[in-house]
Amino acid sequence: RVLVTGAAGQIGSALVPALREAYGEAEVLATDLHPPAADTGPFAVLDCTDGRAVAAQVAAHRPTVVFHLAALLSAVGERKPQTAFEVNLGGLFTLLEVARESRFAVFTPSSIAAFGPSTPRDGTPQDTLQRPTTMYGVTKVAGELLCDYYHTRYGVDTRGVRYPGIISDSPPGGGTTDYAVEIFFAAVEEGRYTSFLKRGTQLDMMYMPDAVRAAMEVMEADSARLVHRNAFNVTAMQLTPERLGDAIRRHLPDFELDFDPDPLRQSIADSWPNRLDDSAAREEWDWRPQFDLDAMTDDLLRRIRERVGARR
Ligand code: VAH
Repeated sequence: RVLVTGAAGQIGSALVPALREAYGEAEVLATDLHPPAADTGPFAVLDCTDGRAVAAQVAAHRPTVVFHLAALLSAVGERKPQTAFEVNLGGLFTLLEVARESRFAVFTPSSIAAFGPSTPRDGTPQDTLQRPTTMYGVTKVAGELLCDYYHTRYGVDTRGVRYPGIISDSPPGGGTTDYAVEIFFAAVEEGRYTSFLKRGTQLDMMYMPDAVRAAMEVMEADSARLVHRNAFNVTAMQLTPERLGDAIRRHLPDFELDFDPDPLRQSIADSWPNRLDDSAAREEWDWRPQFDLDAMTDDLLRRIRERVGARR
């Protein structure tokens, strides 16, 4: 039985349907601060910072694994750092305390944001220096350490991956990599996009179906093979805004891209690596991305055109 927090967010919107497909709708309880627009299966309102409420939902649903996605992302977290700390770290601590008693496994996403300007940027190793300069990154590093602690000290089965930017047809949630989602919708709806990150800003990226599969596969992995647990580097491609624009133009030749860098999100992106080394995930649980830039662009434009077309 599965419980998902932050189920209405960018990852949750894709992960919940995939979990229900794999395990059965009744087995997967989606939770978030607010109900979803459409009735899409078992749902409960849940504030992850409320320990009694978390314990009550766990007692009622009796999950064997919790995918803990509730968090404020990097850019919104810099606008509300105290809330980001309370939700990202306080919510995780609250969940781990319930897991210590109820013995469910915990998936928590970390991020390339767990690295900082002093981290080696090209081929960023699985084990390396982590001095992030955002509150989001601080909560991600601390979250990795907290999950390791609850595994070592209490035997909680905690696991996670460090996600790159994730590109999806589900709306993004206030991150620095959101341009890579917005650009596709803008290309279909307006034929042009102004990037808030400057030309040449290279970041690791991944298409949502790969991100969902990474979460499910790391939780299904043979724990005897795991040397690492809570922060596997995973990546699929390295993109710049202009590389994305070129791929879109292979489908929409008139697409126009220009640049108007946002200082906050540009400074955040500049503090992150250029390319992760994900060999540990490949060796310990056979991680392999399936979507490259062209396969993602082809699939995502088709999905968005269907969705936009349906609206017209
Ligand atoms: C963000 N999408 O931009 C998230 C993610 C690596 C980026 O953590 O904050």
